[in-house]
Amino acid sequence: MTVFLVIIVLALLALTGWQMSKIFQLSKGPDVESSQVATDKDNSTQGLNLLIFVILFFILMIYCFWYYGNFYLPAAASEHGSQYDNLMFISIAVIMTVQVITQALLFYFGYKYRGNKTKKALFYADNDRLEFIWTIIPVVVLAGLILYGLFTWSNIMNVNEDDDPLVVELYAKQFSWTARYSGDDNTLGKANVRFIEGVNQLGVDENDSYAEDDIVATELHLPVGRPVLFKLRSQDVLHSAYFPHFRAQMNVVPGMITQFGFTPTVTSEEMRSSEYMEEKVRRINEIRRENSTALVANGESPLDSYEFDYYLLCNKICGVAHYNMQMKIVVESPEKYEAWLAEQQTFGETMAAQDAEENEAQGQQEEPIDAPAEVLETTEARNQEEEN
Ligand SMILES: [Cu+2]
Repeated sequence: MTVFLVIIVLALLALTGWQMSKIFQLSKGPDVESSQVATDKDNSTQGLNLLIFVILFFILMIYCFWYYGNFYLPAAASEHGSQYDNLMFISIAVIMTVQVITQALLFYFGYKYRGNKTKKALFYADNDRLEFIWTIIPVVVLAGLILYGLFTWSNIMNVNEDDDPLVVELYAKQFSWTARYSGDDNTLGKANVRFIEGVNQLGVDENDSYAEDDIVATELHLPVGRPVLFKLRSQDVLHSAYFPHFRAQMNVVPGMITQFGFTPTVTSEEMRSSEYMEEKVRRINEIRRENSTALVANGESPLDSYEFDYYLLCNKICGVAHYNMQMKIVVESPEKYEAWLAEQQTFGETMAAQDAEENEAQGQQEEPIDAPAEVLETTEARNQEEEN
């Protein structure tokens, strides 16, 4: 870092010196030979440079589309996902079209109308009609995009309570996610960080009757085709619940509950067997195999082969282990989901188990406890010393 700063300082000093020498030269008065006025030859070179630049720029752009095209997400795995993707696609298409036309014209005109001693610039003050056209077109296009975006937004964000969405809490803390299902009553029990104690790591209110059947889980299982309403809570700092495959993201803010709802439409199994995912997994495993041979050669264990799973990620840089803040999501048939849910312990059961354990521990404490041998020995030794 210091070396880098020293280099910058030296470069700036050199620049200052060069600029000062230029000022001295200029202050000497006009010198025909070292004229600062561009010649026709200079203008031709610069014009050509503009043309070459824009051509290289477009080549680079096309190359990036081709090369990074592989890294696009697969088709959305949620009901609203296609609306979101359409909005994104239309916005990019509009921006790309305007970008290509304006950049091409800008650099081409720079070349075409390059300076020439024989040409004289046309004095052209203004043109109302032209100004009207280049104002009204962006206004109409932007208003259209914004209106379309607003409708899409309200479509996605307004969760219809009549659909009976499954209510799930996502609890964020540095650096993990925990899910809390609302149980048979589909209502989450109240919670507050002040109640965090022992196994009650989410601070669920034990006295709230709605909390009894809540289910706390470290893996997010979702039934395919059923709307889910996520209630998001954070224990410490800002996090962001990011479900890229479901085209969903919502900030998780300490001190308040935010929400986002979506309907998963593609099970984990279906996504795994899709053409896109099979190809992607094959590519990843190819890279892992190559890396494994190097690892094995160094006497280390090889990498596991990769299998696709949906993940909930954190998309706010929330601390040192932010990159690893994730929770596996399993989208499955309603039957499988119900079976999984039935295996889980309810909050009431977890608390009862903890209380039973505590009572047992207390019961044991009431029995007389023999002092450990070590303590006895030291006491004996001290007694002897005192006697002597
Ligand atoms: Cu985070």
